[in-house]
Order: sequence, then structure tokens, then C-alpha cells
Amino acid sequence: MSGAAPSGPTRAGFIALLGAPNAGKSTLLNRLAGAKLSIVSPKPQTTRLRVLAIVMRGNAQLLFIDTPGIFRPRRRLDRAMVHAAWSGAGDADIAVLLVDARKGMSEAVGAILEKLRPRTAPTWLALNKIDLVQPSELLPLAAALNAALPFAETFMLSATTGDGVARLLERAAEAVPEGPFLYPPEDLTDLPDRLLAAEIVRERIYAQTREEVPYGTTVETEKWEERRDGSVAIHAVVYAARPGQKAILVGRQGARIKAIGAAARTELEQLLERRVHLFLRVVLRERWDEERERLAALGLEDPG
Ligand SMILES: Nc1nc2c(ncn2[C@@H]2O[C@H](COP(=O)(O)OP(=O)(O)OP(=O)(O)O)[C@@H](O)[C@H]2O)c(=O)[nH]1
Ligand SMILES: [Mg+2]
Repeated sequence: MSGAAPSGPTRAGFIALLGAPNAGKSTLLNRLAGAKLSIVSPKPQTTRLRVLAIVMRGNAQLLFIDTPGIFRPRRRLDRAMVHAAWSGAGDADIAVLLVDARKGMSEAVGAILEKLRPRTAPTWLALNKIDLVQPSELLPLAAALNAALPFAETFMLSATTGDGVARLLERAAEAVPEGPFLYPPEDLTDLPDRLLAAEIVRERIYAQTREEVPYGTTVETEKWEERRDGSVAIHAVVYAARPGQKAILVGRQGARIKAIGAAARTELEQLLERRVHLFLRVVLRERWDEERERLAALGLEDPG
């Protein structure tokens, strides 16, 4: 929290980060929170659930929502992800459309602009990844996007370097409505540790496997066991949609799942600040991505 005692009335509001897959929403959420809350990967469609970051800024409580990237859904899982993204935006006081400045005005961004058009609550634009483009490209892109949909504010930032992020925080703190804090100010998120653990394993799967494997996989924490020595034993199941995906995840003599587990455990020990024993088992479960129960485990609603 910032040093000076807050003066004046308190403010609080939801700010949803919205955009095409891979725009950098989760990287930005983590940067805003100053903590790793949401998983990141170079592959699109990484985030599947809404992740909340509670950021205190003077007398304002900023509730940033990371959402799944918006794309044309096929599976029930995809539909639930896109539904979660739009309902995140619908509930928010401010929606921030994040656009990858290097990709510019893509078909995916065009489709999102169309759906944002009827929105009456404030919508902001943030050009992200400005570290990857020539500065001279930014103004024309901002102008083109604002011509397609007039945004109340436009930001240019890099979630990776942090450039421009302070200004977004500042403006958000001024713009959220007056009102009481909605979450305990000392909390960072409402994400349960069990879900965080499953997400960290999923992130390592994104990092260590290719092609369809990450998309055919989901992870659930089955058992969370507090041990008397202060450590925790986490048992998680990895569901694979195809026998071939299961074989890749397990690897030769279990080498792949062992490496995934080792990397996830190291990361979890840092995040949870305690010793972690992590037990992973890989299970074939065809069509898990059509099962309501699997979506519910991710905190997703069935979109029907
Ligand atoms: N150079 C650069 N890379 C970035 C920036 N922001 C994000 N990235 C990278 O872009 C990739 C995607 O980032 P994510 O944060 O996972 O993107 P996302 O929008 O959450 O993606 P989905 O969850 O799939 O919708 C990762 O490789 C990030 O490291 C940025 O400002 N600059
Ligand atoms: Mg994401």
C-alpha cells in the first residue's frame, strides 16, 4: 500500500481487461498486482477463468479482472471461456480493451470492437507490447481503433517492461466510483490456493508441451494436505483428451510429467512461501472439455 494515509471518500470498482488471445492481459494483471496471480504463456488461449487482482491505490480499491481471450469458440469449454470474458466486461465499471500493438487491427480485434459498440459504461483502449514496435506506429493505430470505436481513454504501455502502467493505475484510481471497499484491502486476490496450484501446473504444461496438448489438457487439485512440518502435499490430476496427448504428457518412463511437476513445485514453493510436495497423475478423459463438472472445477459457468 502507498505511504500517505488516504484522504477523502473511498472508491472501489471493477476494471476488466479484455482482448484477443495473447494480447498480454494476464501479464498486465500480474504487473498491476505486483504479484503472479494469473498464468502466462506465449501460446494463445492460456487463461480459462476470471482472475481478480485487488490493487490498493491511495483511497481507491481497484479490482482488476483478467479474462480469457475472446475468439470464435467451438468446444463447450471455449464457449464457457468466452462467456466468462464477456460477463467479466459486463459486470465491470470500466472495460479496458488490450490490443497487441504489433498485431494491430486484426480480425479478432474487429469482432471484439463490434461487440463492445452497444456498451454504455466507459471503455478504454490500451495498446500493449509497445516495446516491440516503432513509436511512430502507435498514433496511427490508436487513431484507427478510435475511429472504429471512440474510447474514453487511450493508453500505450508495455506489460512486460512496465512502461505506461503507472498512468493506467492513476487514471483507474480517479475513475472508479465512490463507495466502500468491496474486498479486504490486505488481500491480493480471491483465487483459492487449490485453483492456483492447478493453474501453475497448467502453465508448466503450456511451457513444456506443444501443438494440441495444452488445449487437450485440464488440471484439478484433488487433495490438499497440510503436514505437521509446515509443508503441504498437493495431489493434482491432469486430464488428457486423447491417448496420444496422455502419452506425451507422461513421457518416456514418466520423464515429462516428472519435469512438469518439478517446475511447478519450484514455482508453488515461491508463491506459497512453504515447502510443497506435488503429486501429479495423468488420466485419459475424452471429452472432458464438454463436461459441466470440469468447467465448474475451473469456476466456469456452463454457457449452455
Ligand atoms: N514483448 C512483450 N511481450 C509481452 C507483453 N505483454 C505480454 N507479452 C507476452 O505475450 C505473450 C502472451 O501474454 P499473456 O499475458 O499470456 O496474454 P493473454 O492476453 O493473457 O493471453 P490469453 O490468456 O491466451 O488470452 C506472453 O509470451 C507474454 O510474455 C509486452 O508488453 N511486451
Ligand atoms: Mg491470459
